Amino acid sequence: MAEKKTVDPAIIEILEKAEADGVSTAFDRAETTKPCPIGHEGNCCKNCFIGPCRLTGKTTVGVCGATRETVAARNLAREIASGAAAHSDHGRDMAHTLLAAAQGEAPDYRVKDEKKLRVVARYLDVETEGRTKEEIAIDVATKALGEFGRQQGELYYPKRAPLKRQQIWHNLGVTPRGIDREIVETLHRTHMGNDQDAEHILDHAMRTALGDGWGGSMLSTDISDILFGTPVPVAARSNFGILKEDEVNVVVHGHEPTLSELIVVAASDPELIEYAKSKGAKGINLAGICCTANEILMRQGIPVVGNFLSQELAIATGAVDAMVVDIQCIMQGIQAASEPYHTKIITTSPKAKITGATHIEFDEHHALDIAKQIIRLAIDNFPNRKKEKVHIPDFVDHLVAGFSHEYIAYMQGGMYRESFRPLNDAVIQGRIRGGAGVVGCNNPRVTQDDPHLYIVKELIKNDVLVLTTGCNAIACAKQGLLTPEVMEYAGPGLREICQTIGIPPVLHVGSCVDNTRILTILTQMATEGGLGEDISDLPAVGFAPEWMSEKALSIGAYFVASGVTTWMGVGSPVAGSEEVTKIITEGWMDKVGAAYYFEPDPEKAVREALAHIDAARKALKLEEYSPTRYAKSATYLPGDYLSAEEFEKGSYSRSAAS
Ligand code: BF8
Repeated sequence: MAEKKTVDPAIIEILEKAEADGVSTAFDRAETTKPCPIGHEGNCCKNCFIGPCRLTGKTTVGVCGATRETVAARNLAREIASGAAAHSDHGRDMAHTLLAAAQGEAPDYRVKDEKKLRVVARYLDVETEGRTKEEIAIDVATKALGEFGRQQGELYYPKRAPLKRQQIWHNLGVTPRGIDREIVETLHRTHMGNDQDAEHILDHAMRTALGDGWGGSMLSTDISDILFGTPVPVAARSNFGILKEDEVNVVVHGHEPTLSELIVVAASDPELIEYAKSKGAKGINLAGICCTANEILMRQGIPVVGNFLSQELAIATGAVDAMVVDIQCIMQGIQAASEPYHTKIITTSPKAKITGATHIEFDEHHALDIAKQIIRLAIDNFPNRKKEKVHIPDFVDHLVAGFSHEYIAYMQGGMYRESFRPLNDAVIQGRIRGGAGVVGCNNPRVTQDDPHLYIVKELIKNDVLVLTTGCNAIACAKQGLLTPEVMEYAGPGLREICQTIGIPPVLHVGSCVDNTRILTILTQMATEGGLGEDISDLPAVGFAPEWMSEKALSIGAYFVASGVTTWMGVGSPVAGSEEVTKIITEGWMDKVGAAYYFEPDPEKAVREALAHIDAARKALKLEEYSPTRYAKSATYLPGDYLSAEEFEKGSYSRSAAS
């Protein structure tokens, strides 16, 4: 039974324990609580109190006359706006922290990456000549904050996109003006009695999503890099086996790096380590879940326990002394899951409390003190562990993370010749067939990590380089797919390139807000030359195989609006309207050169994506992709990556290759 819920052996093991301990998990609740079939397909309108109107069977319009198209479009637009709001509010907090740090009001933070600060200053038209980094940072933070409430003109960052893309946005009237403004306008337009033309509503949904991708999220990534350092490759470990029986285990979960970066500092404080020893522990062990994990993994190499569906199960090990949460993707179920054990759930954001949890509010002006207070509380809780209830599944995988777009450019040419030329050349020659961003959540409506891993493995087997973020990255980490050594799944051309550069075929580029790094990488490829002039010209695709959150819908929408045809797994939130499905596929293909597909069958999604990549190659007049053209050097053993049947059919032989 548990195998169907997940493919992660650690989760299979701990699910049995959770059940024995009487812990209810999302896996169980997904069995008993089925999705409402009307809302699930986008056919429920509850935008006013005449309803909710359920447009099902013979009911094709609501009491006000709203059609299925209007209702489905409004629902999708609102979901995208909510996702954009979550990402962008996170970005706003980062800007506030940078401002406080630069003004000397947040003494535990500083500008760590001055080079990046100067690059970002250029994007925001901030003068850098002859100025201190603090002076520049004050202006950068102020300009960034201005982008949220901007009332005149358009955002700065869309100007980082290829010129052709900017022109498309301009012609369509979807260049975002202010980040908050587009979100508010979505809520206004979808209020009862406003915008009732599905296509028109969805155009604005694109503009709102672009305000996330080329606004709030991109600012968040940039400012996090300025404050905490631009990631470079770092070796780390993942899965439940990184929890320790004899140490104080603190698990951070959520999204913002501001507190977790200081928890990293506090956890290595010699005084606190001594304090932990005084309570019988051998030390303090810090680990992460979800995107907070990705943030401190990318920059500090802190190990990852698991992705979204691992949160309640981590508690069920009985070994977590404190789970510290901030914002987003935190299930309320963790509080109930903690009850049979001693685990303290600590909420920290002024925006997110959980009934029954301990609230220690984060304030960037006293950040380290608060981080230390939290670690001390976890240490005090260590002696309360119920030893008979502790069981840590012994699964650990190794990984390499930290592939910022800056590092990807650097590794292709070194400090003086940073470039995307080698990557573009590899795509032009057909060594690399194309690129894919594979991102997004877990969703208990599908087997955990199964669609993620299937899609990633199929893509790299077909010589598609994968860029990963969020919970997909953690799924890959738990399967050892983020190591250069694991090439068994990679096709010959991709394998050759990865071995030459010394990188994994799956590059972990960060948390969910860092999907903007993928936009930057695609822009750099489009402008480097030889692969067209725009992101939509590239042989590149997007996937969110197990999406569940509104943030994922916003990411998908800004990928598509940026020219990346994207396949979302699980099911479609607009399945109830053929018209809306057509607008976001064929209609958006005509408008922005990319389609937004919802395809629950991962095999079909991969097939379609490879066909899309090959069609893009053909349109660019590139060599037709052939899996056997390259990698015939002495080290090439085709049997290593062809199935036995394919190998037998092929013209190679091991003896000829050796
Ligand atoms: O922001 S991938 S479940 S953790 S929403 Fe959440 Fe989805 Fe995971 Fe990160 Ni992104």
